[in-house]
Amino acid sequence: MATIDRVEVLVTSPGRNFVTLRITTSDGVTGLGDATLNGRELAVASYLEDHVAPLLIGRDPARIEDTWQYLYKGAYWRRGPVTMTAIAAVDVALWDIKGKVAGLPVYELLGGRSRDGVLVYCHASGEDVAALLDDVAAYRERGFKAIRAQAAVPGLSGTYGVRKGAYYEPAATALPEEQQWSTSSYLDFAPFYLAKVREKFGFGLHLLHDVHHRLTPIEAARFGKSVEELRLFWMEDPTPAENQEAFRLIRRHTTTPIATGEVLSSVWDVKQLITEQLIDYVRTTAVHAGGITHLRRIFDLAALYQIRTGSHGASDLSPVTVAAAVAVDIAVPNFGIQEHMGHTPETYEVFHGTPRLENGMLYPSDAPGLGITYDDEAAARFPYEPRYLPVARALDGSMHDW
Ligand code: GCO
Ligand code: MG
Repeated sequence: MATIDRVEVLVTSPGRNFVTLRITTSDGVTGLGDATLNGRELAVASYLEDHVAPLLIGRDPARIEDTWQYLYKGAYWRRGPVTMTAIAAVDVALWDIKGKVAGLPVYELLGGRSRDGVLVYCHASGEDVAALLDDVAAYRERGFKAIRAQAAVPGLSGTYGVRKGAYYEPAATALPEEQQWSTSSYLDFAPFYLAKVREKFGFGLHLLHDVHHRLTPIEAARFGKSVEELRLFWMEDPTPAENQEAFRLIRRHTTTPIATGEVLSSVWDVKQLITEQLIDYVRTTAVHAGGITHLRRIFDLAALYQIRTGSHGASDLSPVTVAAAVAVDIAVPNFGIQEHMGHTPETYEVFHGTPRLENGMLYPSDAPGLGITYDDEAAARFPYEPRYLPVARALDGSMHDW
């Protein structure tokens, strides 16, 4: 029996921070897992290095489920983003190893392809409506069939989700930038610019929008109702999801489809949302929700309730997570859509072999495992630097929900 011989926690910052776990077996097979928790990266690095790595040495790398249960049940304190991201990194690395040992891509181990490719949505944004429309046009020309649209709310200092340069990196400053927020300005403006997108491009395009948890349930209900005729693919994170039953109120008022879950890390965090059919798309990911093993469990529960997948895929999820996401997306029966932001050229210097993007679809690599390799030399050129997401303050200076 091969055993786990070496466990390394790799931290690099090629344009943004990434924490990667690399597991090596006594047979010399390596597996990669993403462990990046944006803005709190080193907490997961320490959790892995100090508390998990010593438990893995000598274990059988083939026992993925048992290792998952060992780390989840054995910690005593369960769930939470730090724990679930750490478990995810181990889990994904072990799936990568299993695929390499079997000589098969990971999606074959999950039951094989249910579809040829994975529909993705990209991010269009603009400092004003005209810039947003130009950006949507540019993405359409590149072949994207689904586009998320966000524009800067007039009069506010900075709107989250609006790209400044060629690449959009939400965690861009050494300390959190303070951005202003006004719910009334947003509620007046967002339906207006989404209508402009429909007016210009018609309905032959999937149109998405991210509310970033900013609204109360009744405000979200009003927003959903006000954009019903625009037939959004979804409105994302209309209200913070800690309070799962809050979505009942939104549901009572609008048929605009709802997506949530990018900050949620276990099946328990989405259980009520799924079993009461309060959402249409679940956005949990392999990296923050316990790896491929646990994500598959969440997606299977969702399938029972006709809820589809729509995994988070922002730039803070490394190419290892993109490969894991596409492996799951291509296999599950209830796939909906996959977020795709892509990464900077620096990031691709470190991570080689990312899934192929063609005509608005992602295609997995046919290499055994996840098909991603980590370039240590390139990684060493990009040392860790603290980077934070912005925070939002209402106009009276009080902290606002994300
Ligand atoms: C999205 C997001 C991201 C997140 C970011 C946090 O892509 O839908 O909301 O921009 O805020 O990934 O780290
Ligand atoms: Mg989001």
